[in-house]
Amino acid sequence: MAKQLVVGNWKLHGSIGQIKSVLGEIAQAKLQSNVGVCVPFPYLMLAKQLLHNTHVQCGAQDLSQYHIGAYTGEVSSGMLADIGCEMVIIGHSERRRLFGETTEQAGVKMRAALDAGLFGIYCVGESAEQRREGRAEEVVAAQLQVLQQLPIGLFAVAYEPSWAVGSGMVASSEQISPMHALIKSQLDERVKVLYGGSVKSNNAESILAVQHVDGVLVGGAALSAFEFVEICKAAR
Ligand code: G2H
Repeated sequence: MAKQLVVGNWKLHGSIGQIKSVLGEIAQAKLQSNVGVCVPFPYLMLAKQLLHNTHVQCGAQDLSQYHIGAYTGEVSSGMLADIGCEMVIIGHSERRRLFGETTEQAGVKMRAALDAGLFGIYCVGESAEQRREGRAEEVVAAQLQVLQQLPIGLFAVAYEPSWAVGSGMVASSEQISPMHALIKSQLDERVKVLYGGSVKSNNAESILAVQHVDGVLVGGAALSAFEFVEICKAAR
């Protein structure tokens, strides 16, 4: 099985029909790679059913920092584990930018995820302005602070520069490789570091060949079974 990890992030997309069609096709592909799909909460149990008997894991895109109680609208790590969910994306740039999620909150969510036995995918990345100002490394290093006490091996980090997210602009290997090296040097060499930001079937192979890239987090292209399966096949 490929060591590199490919995770699809469906974001706010999908319907019962679309989930059945895309995940049904992915199930048929009999992928031997290390793969996960993170779908919206209402479709998690359906995704589990469609992907049982495959190596593809199911994940959520967020969870609550609270475990139980009067927190209307929240979904806890325990609930996700209870339905067989295996992984969760935390601290995505869209959650930070559009919903005001802080690094501290993302850190608490990571602890909740790991305590419930979920594999955490913690997103970091700088904005275009922060990169222009030469602050990309400093921003990412600050976002990593909350992971310092967490057990290595139970989570991955996804480097997603926000200017590359959904924009069609992919970071270059000269931008990706040193940032991944910095993340590993700050945490542990064994931490899997994924790249995210406009990964498609036509650029996956070259991104996955970049030094220090342990996988990819895929948004838009994860909505097409053909695209997603091609990306999974590029994993080494
Ligand atoms: C980055 C990525 C998935 P896309 O957000 O997390 O999305 O591949 O559409 O840029």
